[in-house]
Amino acid sequence: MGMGRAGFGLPALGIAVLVMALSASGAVIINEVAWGGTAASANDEWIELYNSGDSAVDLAGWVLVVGEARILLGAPGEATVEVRRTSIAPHGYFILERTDDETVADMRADVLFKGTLSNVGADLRLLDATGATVDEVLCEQGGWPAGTGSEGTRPYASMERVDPGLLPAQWATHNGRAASGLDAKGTPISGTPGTENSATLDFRTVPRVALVDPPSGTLSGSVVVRWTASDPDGSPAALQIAIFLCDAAGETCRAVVENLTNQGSFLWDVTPYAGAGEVFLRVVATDPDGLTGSAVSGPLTLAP
Ligand SMILES: [Ca+2]
Ligand SMILES: [Ca+2]
Ligand SMILES: [Ca+2]
Repeated sequence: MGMGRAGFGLPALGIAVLVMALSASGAVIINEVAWGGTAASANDEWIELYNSGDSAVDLAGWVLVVGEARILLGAPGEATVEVRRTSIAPHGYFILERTDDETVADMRADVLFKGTLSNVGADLRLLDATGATVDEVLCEQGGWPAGTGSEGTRPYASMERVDPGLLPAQWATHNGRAASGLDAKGTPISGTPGTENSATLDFRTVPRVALVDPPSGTLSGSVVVRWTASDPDGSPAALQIAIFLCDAAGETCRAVVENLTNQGSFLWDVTPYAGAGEVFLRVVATDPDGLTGSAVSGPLTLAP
């Protein structure tokens, strides 16, 4: 049904945009965590920091705490094997590779560390030179919210921060739309070490849709479907809307209407669709680049 390459992975974005806020200036954050390692080795874990501010930040004296381990960012010692660089440029990235520089084989690590990122989850805390916590990712209790190990359709995918400006932080599994880096066996990494997160690229470019009516319930006769749709890098008027009726699994969908302008509402005669059991409405917005976003209703029953 033409859901497009970006219609997955970020179900919370429609809500997330409402809580978007600007982060503090000069903010260095934990931006990507490859807790599952790479296809070459599950031990080849790596972590990316990102400076979302407009000024360079000196990481001398800073510490990345991973569980009980302390990775010093300014000098060797404790869990730090080697430090190649202590400054992170404005809007720049900083890569920590486990054990040796072959973890991300085609990139020069900024810090080499020893220790383990448990696949079950861990607490990460980034401390500045005064010991103050500047960012934290607390996953020891609840497990990682994104990323994969050896399982699934996209194994060894990193956990990517959706956008530095989103508070509280949102995480998504690397989606493959953008990728960088080669693992120790020369295989492309399912992640974006040293480059913009694929989840962030989606956040900047993929249309967002919210379904206003109907949220759920029993419908009959003529029903007004209402939505809001926007494009973070384009005009809402340029979006094309399609409305689908889908089964509970979302696997079988048929078009109710396609090629609508983004007018925010559509008068739908339910009668021809009545009696199909529990169904869901999906409103899909497509931007001029072919990227799609969608929203799905709650369960609907269509009465004659
Ligand atoms: Ca490397
Ligand atoms: Ca990245
Ligand atoms: Ca767009």
